[in-house]
Amino acid sequence: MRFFCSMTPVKLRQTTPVIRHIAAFCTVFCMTLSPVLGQKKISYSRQEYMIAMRDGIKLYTLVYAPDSLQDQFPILISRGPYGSAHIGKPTGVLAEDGYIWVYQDIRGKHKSEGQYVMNRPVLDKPGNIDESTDTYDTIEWLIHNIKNNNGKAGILGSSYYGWTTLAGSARPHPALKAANPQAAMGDLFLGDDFHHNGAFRLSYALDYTFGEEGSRTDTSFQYDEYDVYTWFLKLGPLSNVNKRYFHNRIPTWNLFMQHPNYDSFWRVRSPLSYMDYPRVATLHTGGVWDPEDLNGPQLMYTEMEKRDSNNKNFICLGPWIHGAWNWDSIWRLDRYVMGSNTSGYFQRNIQKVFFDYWLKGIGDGKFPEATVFQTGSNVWKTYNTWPPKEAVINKIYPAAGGKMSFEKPSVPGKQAYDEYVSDPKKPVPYRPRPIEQTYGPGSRWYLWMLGDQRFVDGRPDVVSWQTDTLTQDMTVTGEIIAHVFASTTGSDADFVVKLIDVYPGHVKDDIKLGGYQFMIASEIFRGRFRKSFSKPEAFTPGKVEEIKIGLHQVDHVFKKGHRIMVQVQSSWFPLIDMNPQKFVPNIYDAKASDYQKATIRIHRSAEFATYLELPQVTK
Ligand code: PG9
Repeated sequence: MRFFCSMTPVKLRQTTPVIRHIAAFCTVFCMTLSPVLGQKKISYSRQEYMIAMRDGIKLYTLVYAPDSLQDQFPILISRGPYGSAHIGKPTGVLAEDGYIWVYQDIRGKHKSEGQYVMNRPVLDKPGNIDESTDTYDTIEWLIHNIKNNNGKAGILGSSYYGWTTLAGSARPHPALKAANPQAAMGDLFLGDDFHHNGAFRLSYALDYTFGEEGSRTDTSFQYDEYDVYTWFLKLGPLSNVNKRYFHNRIPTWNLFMQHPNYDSFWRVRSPLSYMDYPRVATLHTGGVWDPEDLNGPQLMYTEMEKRDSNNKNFICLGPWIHGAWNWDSIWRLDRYVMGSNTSGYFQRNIQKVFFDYWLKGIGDGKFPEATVFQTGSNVWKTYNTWPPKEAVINKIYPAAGGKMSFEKPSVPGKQAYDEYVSDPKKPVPYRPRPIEQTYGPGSRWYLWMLGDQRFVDGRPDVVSWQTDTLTQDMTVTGEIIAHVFASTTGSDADFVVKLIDVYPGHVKDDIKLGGYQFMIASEIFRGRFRKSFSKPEAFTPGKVEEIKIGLHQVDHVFKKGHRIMVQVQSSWFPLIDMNPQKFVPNIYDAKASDYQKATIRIHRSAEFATYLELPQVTK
């Protein structure tokens, strides 16, 4: 276990899907840190149980309980689909202090009975079973059957395990006191794994749904191209996935194809529908470069905070990719050097303090509302509100000649714009090719959000603007929002906006950072949903419309000597399926002939001034 827990992304990317899941799974459980001097050593014994749920289905449950019979310990539970039986003895800061560790396979996965339903809706209905009732029933059994428990339970986990953590605390058992959802997906149509603002995450959705539903355990889709960019381009319309490969055997893929708009299918699955307020103390944790679930922690913290009258809702955001807060230690990612062990800081100073208070009564219970690692300056910051209420909004505008300016443009009418031709036959890759299968051998999936954006420099279908060299540091703290004023010759379009920190041409400490285009924030918006996610609407060719795109929350210092850049493009392939650019009722039924070139204009006149909101805390 330790081996996997301390895996770097480099090691991860050389793994098979099965090992990938083990690795992801381990990031859920193994909060491994170097042993802390002076801490008592706890020895654990392993037991396996089949725990009956209220409908008689039995779930495989692995328990590591401290051998000491003198003390009482709280229970910490993690539940998910990637298989528990192989989990080794707990290690790390929390384990060294003594907890009863419980790992459970959810319904229909690995050693558990029942039927697997991906992101099974949590329905507050009598007679219903879901992840919330299964968590309840498990806790009820544990507190009555596991010796030496202190009657208190916590729940935690990353990604799918983060989501089961959220769901498990929706209608909690009275013994459940604290939850640490990490990279918990928020809403699967608006953000996270399968869609962002209605744009379908094609390559990820194909790999993940096949991986989870192609067999009971783990499996991997067999591409006949190493560069999946080429494979997806050859695929043509999305209906070919079922016609040629899936043959309607992958239930979740079929459901995606049947629900192209934000309808009740999506609403009922969204934690937004069942996580009204934190019923137990909740510490949301997320990474700002997480390519899978960046949005969930931010969205769920923000929504639950609106109704947090008991002050039980907290957030920690760090400089991490998916699950990296659980690594043994992390000092750098790709070219980004953090200056300290940020996962160690999280585990010791935030997570342990949180669980110790709610489950053991240690400490004063005074937690900062938000603990955020500020990139650029490499310092941990705490905030009383998140995003900070006191932030003032600076606006930054594209201008003529590829310049970015803090002055609103004064050019009248529609005549100031930059334009590009977006061609479905030559979509812009989301990362440098070859693009390996998401979890395939050598995949650079985990790190792509930190990648140098120069690889699209000079493409005729990407527009970019940048400021002059900054003469002083500029800090951006909070939610970045882009207001894109655009027109197209087509009747549908996607818009990708990236906020980039451009490094000086020469960087003394790392020569490879010279001129680096470091993506601080980014997002896509499927234009047909600009007015409503439920009722898509065509564009009128040539008519300028505003598309508002949230680029998520950041805390970043653009250093003196750097420049601020913004890029806009209309494809991000094959992460996102290509928009046909001709409006059709259901993109997933589009025919090859519906995919058409379009000329897209990004306007920068006084009337139609595209801009980004950059919040700044001045006090
Ligand atoms: N990102 C994965 C996932 C989470 C929730 C729903 C579907 C997929 C995961 O790594 O578990």
